[in-house]
Amino acid sequence: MNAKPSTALSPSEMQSFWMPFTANRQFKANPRLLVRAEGMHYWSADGREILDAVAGLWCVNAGHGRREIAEAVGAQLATMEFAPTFQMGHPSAFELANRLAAIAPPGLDRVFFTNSGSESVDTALKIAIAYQRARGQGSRFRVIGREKGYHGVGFGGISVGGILNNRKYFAASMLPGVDHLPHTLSIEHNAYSRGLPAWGAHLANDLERLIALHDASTIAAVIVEPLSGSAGVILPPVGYLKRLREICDKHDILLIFDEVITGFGRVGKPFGAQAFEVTPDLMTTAKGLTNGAVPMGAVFAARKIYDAFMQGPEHTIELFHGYTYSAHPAACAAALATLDIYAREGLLTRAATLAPQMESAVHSLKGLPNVIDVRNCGLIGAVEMEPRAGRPGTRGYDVFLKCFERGVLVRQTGDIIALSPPLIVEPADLARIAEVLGEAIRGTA
Ligand code: PXG
Repeated sequence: MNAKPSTALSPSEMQSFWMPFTANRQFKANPRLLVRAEGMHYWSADGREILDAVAGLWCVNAGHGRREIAEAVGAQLATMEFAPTFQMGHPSAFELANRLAAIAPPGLDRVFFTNSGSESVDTALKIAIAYQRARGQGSRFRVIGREKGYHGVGFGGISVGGILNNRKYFAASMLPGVDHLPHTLSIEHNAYSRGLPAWGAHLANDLERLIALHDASTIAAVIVEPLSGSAGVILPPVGYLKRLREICDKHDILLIFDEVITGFGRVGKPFGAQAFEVTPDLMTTAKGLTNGAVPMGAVFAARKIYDAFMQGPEHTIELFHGYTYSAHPAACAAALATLDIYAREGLLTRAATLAPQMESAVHSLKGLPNVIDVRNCGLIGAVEMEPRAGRPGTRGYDVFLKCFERGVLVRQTGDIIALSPPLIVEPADLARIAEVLGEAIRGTA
């Protein structure tokens, strides 16, 4: 199907939208507008078909244009557009929480709803800190993040996050008492490893060093992405997450997995926790929860955490936290329809089936000019290129642009190209993505 070509926007029509995480002036001088989407594809304003190799922004896991989701949202809006969940409720909020608990790692069966990954992270950090106080360990106020971690853009998230540009402008406004584990990217030891790298489990031992420095009695929680997406696909070395879990257990520290990207099938199981066989105490999600159709996030909590709050007189509010739109009816409808699709089409485990094809597609790019590493796990892939001297990021941007011009949408961070196609992707699409990316890399040499 061809999209109706729509007129391009003029500079004056684009002036008011302050675009997020975008070079606004560069974009507005040469805009890339998407106007329609179906299955594996977007259509651009100039009528071109674009193969989506990033599921929008790592979120459209069931592919685009799913009628069931649109219809469920439309029906919900027509019936009841909003209902409060503060001292009130509506049935689909409870149904969704139960459905999510049923696919969660064992024991993570209490669900708090938010509207984004950033809100999920702030919620999880607040729950972790309040939990320590609720169980009489109020001196545990610190949270430990990790270098190169991305946990959204709230003040909590950037404090535990480890991406320089997201932090440096706000350095004076960070959460107190935060420290960071070292990141696990080592091209020196692990270049071109297929799947999880063998070297680096010992990097988790740094948590013992931080405990020796701060004392466990001051640490509430450790938060990591099981696999970091935003920093350019950084994989957990074999045994690393297990080691983190062991150290947290030994010192009675909560472990939080930020599964905003790894959740909902991206790495071959419903959640990264299951794929990597390590169960955290709290898990943050968003993105794939509604297939990106309606903003929504969810924090999964271990029952012991929820139970620790359920004390005192019954009329007391146990957690002073929540959003007007927590469990918004339209978002619940979208999420329930999305879970139906995931179940019906086996999408939450399809990445495991397609991982070998993904792996060979991305590793076929080894040896191309300037390529210094290729990484993959489930339906995630990344190609890292040598930065141009003195102009980091420009090579990555040029490759991204060339791919887009040739009809494939990839994601660029610095000189890394990340791939995370919808989980409905077919092997032929993966081959096409690798072919176009390869041409773009050669064309940028
Ligand atoms: N945690 C993680 C692990 C994420 O990846 C967030 C929190 C924040 O979610 P919200 O919904 O507040 O954006 C994210 C978001 C990219 C990219 O291409 C990644 C994200 C967002 C936009 C772009 O790397 N991750």
